[in-house]
Amino acid sequence: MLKIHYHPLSTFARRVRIALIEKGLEAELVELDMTAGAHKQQPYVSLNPYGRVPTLQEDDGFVLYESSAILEYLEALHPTPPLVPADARGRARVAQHMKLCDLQLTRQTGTIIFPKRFLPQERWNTEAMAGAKREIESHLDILDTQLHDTDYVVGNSYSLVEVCYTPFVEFLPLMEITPPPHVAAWTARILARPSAQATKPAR
Ligand SMILES: N[C@@H](CCC(=O)N[C@@H](CS)C(=O)NCC(=O)O)C(=O)O
Repeated sequence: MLKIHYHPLSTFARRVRIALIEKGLEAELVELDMTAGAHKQQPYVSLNPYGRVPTLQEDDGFVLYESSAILEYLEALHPTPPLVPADARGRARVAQHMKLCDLQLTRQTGTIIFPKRFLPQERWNTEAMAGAKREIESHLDILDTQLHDTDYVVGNSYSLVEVCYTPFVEFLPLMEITPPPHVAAWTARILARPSAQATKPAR
């Protein structure tokens, strides 16, 4: 059976767990003891030399890391129900927005939520956190204009774009970011899905 090495508090691993639920796929979820540093040690680093989660592993030895690559692989193997449009332009648009999610939101979110979730306040880099917050707010303003007449970012259908965003928009309240109105409605819509509810982190 397909294995996914993950941690229940991992945003990037949550993307893969959401896609599995959306597609009705079964996988063995293998939890790594990240607190004990298992992700930076053997045998895990033989699978993923970057020591990050998620990593996909198949019985025949095929291994894949990077959450967006894993999502695209699952889509290619199991195209139904589709999480990308059928046409070339729609697919390219999904790729564009998945990339922008990583470039404009995930790194900046990590700068704020990693300390807030896992570090005592005296270790927070408040200047870096404030800069990250400004970058996220600018990005959400752009996204807001794109969501003004549609429920979902591409083709008015839930897609891999929303799968990528869901774990990160979960933390807008913790980041003390009030999203603009269309982004707020979209965030509520995607966080209400059963796949998001079933994978919601405990903190
Ligand atoms: N670009 C990677 C990022 C994965 C990532 O950074 N995962 C975090 C957990 S949410 C992690 O493993 N962090 C441990 C580390 O970087 O040492 C992906 O999309 O899979």
